Amino acid sequence: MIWNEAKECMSRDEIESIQSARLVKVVNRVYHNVEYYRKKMQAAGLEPGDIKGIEDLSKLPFTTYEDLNATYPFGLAAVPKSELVRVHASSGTTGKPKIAVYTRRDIDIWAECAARCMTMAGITRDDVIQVGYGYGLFTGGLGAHYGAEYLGALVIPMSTGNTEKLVNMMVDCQATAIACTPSYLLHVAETLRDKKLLDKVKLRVALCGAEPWTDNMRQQMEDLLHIKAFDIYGLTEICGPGVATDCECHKGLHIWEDHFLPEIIDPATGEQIDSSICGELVITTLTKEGMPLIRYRTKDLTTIDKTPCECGRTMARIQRFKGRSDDMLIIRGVNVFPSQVEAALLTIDGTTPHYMMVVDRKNNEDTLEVQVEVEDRFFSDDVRGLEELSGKVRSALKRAIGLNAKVKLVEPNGLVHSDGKTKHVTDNRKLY
Ligand code: DLL
Repeated sequence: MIWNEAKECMSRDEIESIQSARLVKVVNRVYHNVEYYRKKMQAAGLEPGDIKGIEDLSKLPFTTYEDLNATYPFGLAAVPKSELVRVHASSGTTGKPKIAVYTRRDIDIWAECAARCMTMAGITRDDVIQVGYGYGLFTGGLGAHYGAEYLGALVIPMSTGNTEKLVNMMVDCQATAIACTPSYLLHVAETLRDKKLLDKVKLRVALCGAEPWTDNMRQQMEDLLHIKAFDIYGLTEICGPGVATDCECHKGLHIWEDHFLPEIIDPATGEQIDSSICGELVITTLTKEGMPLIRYRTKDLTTIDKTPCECGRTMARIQRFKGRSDDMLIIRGVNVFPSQVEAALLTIDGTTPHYMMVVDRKNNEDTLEVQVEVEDRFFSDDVRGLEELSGKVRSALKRAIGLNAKVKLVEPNGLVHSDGKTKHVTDNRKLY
């Protein structure tokens, strides 16, 4: 056995005693090794000795995206650069990307956590797993890849972007498992159906995450592919896929509490609240060396259930997310902030700050249409001017958010203007 599975069934006292010891260590480490944290703690009147265990957690200041932005790229690293072996990143608002750096041991622990998730989904070393998350700065591809290798499964590193090749390899190599976003898996399922390949595949399990999805979608993919589908959670800043996953009971995602200390706060006041009440998930990394994060505000809204699960595991369960406390959207697995769209539009002469992002899901693929009001002069007889502008907007959006969006240019006052907080997003997908 590569890790002690009994750990997943420790008593709450045992879990909390490990968490307390690790919290004390990590607080000492960041205080002594990261000037930014030291200053933050000093500003809060705190010394490392004030944190004696998890009961003192709420004394510590939060870490937010703004802190990451202020210290970009390596200001929160707690070890010399020579000990770092990997960088991952995902988009921030209009500021710098959210970046995370890892030591070799961090990568090993992440791989172990991802492997635990896979084991929970019933994947073993006898499986052939296709990784259909993007490889690169995004954590999905490499995170799932290292987890599967740690487990000893046979990995096919497909990445994204070539569904035809993926389905052919799935048939040829007799893949039994797949890790990819849920919307992509539905697209893959439909491709298999259209190509009449459904009865040629041996798939039995899928590990889907990186974006919100519903039980309805689970049912759809299970029915179409005759598989079991599991939900996996993670975020670049903490570590990618491998923070939490659901077991066969599907009553919440078990979070690996020996590495990640979760709490729920009221996003408006920052007060720690009863974790059975919906609030913002805050995570403290307990074992990370490269870039430990103290009380990191994930912006993901959920509750936590610490009662033992019917599966026998005692690690707390995060319930499916109810939304986010910021305005981040996840479109085709890509994190997008309206502020990025706004900033891109403002670089183009002739556009105005009045825009609307319409997100939809058609044939299980997310679509984005950006409607933007442009100056009156473009609505003369010169159709070419309008087409040119449309092309410019499309290119600027692609550069800013990495997605192809449909662009609709609208006459002045063509969109609804509000006296209060302007609404810039219409999300018709109903994922929460
Ligand atoms: O999405 C890491 C990941 C890759 C997770 C592959 C699972 C599988 P980011 O790009 O930094 O990292 O986006 C993190 O995505 O804060 C959530 O809002 C959302 N998210 C991730 N997993 C889930 C999930 C990766 N299972 C942000 N359900 C997070 C709902 C999810 N939302």
